[in-house]
Amino acid sequence: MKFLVTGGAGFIGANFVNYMVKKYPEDMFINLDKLTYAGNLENCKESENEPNYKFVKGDIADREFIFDLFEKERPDVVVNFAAESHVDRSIEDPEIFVKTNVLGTTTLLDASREFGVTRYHQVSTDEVYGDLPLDRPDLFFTEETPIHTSSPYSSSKAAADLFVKAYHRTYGLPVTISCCSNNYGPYQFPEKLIPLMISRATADEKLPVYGDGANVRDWLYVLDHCKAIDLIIRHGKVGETYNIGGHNERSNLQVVKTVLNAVNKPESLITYVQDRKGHDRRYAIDPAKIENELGWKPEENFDTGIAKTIQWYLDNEDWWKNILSGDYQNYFQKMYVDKGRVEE
Ligand code: NAD
Ligand code: TDX
Repeated sequence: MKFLVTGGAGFIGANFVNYMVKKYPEDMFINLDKLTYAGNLENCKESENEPNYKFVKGDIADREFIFDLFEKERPDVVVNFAAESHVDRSIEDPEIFVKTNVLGTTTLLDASREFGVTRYHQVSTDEVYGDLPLDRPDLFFTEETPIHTSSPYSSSKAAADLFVKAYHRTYGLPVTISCCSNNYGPYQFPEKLIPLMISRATADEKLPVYGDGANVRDWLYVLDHCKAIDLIIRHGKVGETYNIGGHNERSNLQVVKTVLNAVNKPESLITYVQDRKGHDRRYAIDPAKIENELGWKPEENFDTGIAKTIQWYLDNEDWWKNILSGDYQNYFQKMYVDKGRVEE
């Protein structure tokens, strides 16, 4: 089988590519990524020289490019991770979120329809369900929860999901969708809560907590997400959405204190800053469907996953220091263009 994985130089996409390339040596994996600020080819270094892996630089919203690529490569399976993914950036500048997340998705759907695929999988998020109140711990997001978005980011992801469903119903495209809770783990860009706090705490910098820090997120170790997607692609029912989460709810303040404790830094580094506009209060996934239908279970809980993750960031300081200094953006030029391995 030939897989087209989009956004494979980003956090979750890279973890997925590295996992799949190793696990399925008989399958071919094409990693298509625009290499925006969030894309970093160092994330896929371990797959770089594998015979069943290939990188292509390009934009999922570039119709001509995407159709040419499908004509040339004829992928069997498309897994769409490519997106603008940061809520705060979407509040500053929504337009690129519409372009990549909505138009990029419909472009991939059109190409999948035109050339035929056995599966189109859309990587979506629990943020499409809006938020839950803090005082109702009995409530969870199920696949039946109505779409109710808060930010330009979540609205763009929800819009994309609606198109994916429409292409199934209208054209019979064999699609699946997964809505996962907050991920953490190796290679997460240090603008997101956990890597931001680890990098700043180790440098004795102030840790900016939005609002009162009581907002709750449901944290899942990234490899558990990747394994769930692998299962859905192979065994999930066409046309269905699967929620992914491991019942690991923590308030932001709990997360930040866990990080401080692990790196031996004082809680006095915490600084409360102005709240995010429209800040969702609580996310919590009910994973019963994927557990019962596909037998998925997370292998990490928050305590084991966060310990691994913090250790990874401590062991890989060069990786995030390169990002913070902007050096990583030269990597593609140096490793690919200058060596004549790909054309710009
Ligand atoms: P990320 O920002 O780390 O990576 C996104 C990748 O997509 C980058 O490599 C970037 O270069 C690439 N990209 C962006 N625009 C592109 C375009 N127009 N064409 C081709 N490539 C493009 O994001 P992430 O955290 O790895 O998230 C991956 C996917 O998972 C997203 O669709 C996101 O909505 C979803 N998701 C993320 C989380 C989370 O906690 N991070 C949770 C649930 C779902
Ligand atoms: O500096 C910060 N201070 C802070 O208090 C940052 C960056 C975040 N926060 C809070 C906001 C959220 O309540 O921490 C929580 C987590 O924030 P993010 O890491 O920005 O994640 P979130 O907004 O929850 O969205 C993430 O999970 C769902 C991903 O970025 C999305 O791509 C995914 O769909």
